[in-house]
Amino acid sequence: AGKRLRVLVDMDGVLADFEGGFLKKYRARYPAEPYITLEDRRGFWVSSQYGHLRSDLCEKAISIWESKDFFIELEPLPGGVEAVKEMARMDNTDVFICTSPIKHYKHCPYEKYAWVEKHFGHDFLEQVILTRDKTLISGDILIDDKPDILGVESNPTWQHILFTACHNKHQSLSPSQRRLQSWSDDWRAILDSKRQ
Ligand code: BVP
Repeated sequence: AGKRLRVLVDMDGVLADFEGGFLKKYRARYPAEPYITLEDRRGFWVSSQYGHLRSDLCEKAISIWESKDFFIELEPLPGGVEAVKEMARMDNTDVFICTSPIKHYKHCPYEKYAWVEKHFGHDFLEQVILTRDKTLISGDILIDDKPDILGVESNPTWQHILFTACHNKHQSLSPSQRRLQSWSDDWRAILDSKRQ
């Protein structure tokens, strides 16, 4: 065993149920409008798929996650909070929650901190990284449901572990990617494979 392992964990779609929370609030606010079931979701961007369904639905979708209390009320995905707490207790392991806030900043950044405090406790706020460019953040692995994580750094230090979500489950992996199917999958083995 040598140096410490640094794990970056995404929030929406990995720890917090963005897709489920979105669909529930979209249907409540726009009961007469068509919607996309989680089974039929394709592509990372909810707004794009709704926009293709009918052009005015793009802005209706956006109105949901720009609303107050959207992010704080997201349910935790099964096993995620427990897994991250366990990682944080492991020897030679540093864990950070690495998440991109939306640019409509009135509620989202505040509620992301509040969500972490609610589910992990106040001290875990030390582990929060808000960035729009995850390629700038150094780490050994990044567990994230977004298939293409791009930014100004063309060679990020982390290996991307694609966390399976409704929108990416049919997608093929790039050669450097691996999948974590859920938090019941063997995340400990993935971490161990990256330890020197
Ligand atoms: O905060 C989430 C919601 C937002 O992008 C952020 C993704 O952050 P990471 O999971 O990569 O950390 N978001 C925005 C749109 C459309 C905007 Br227009 C979307 O369709 N889906 C989505 O997640």
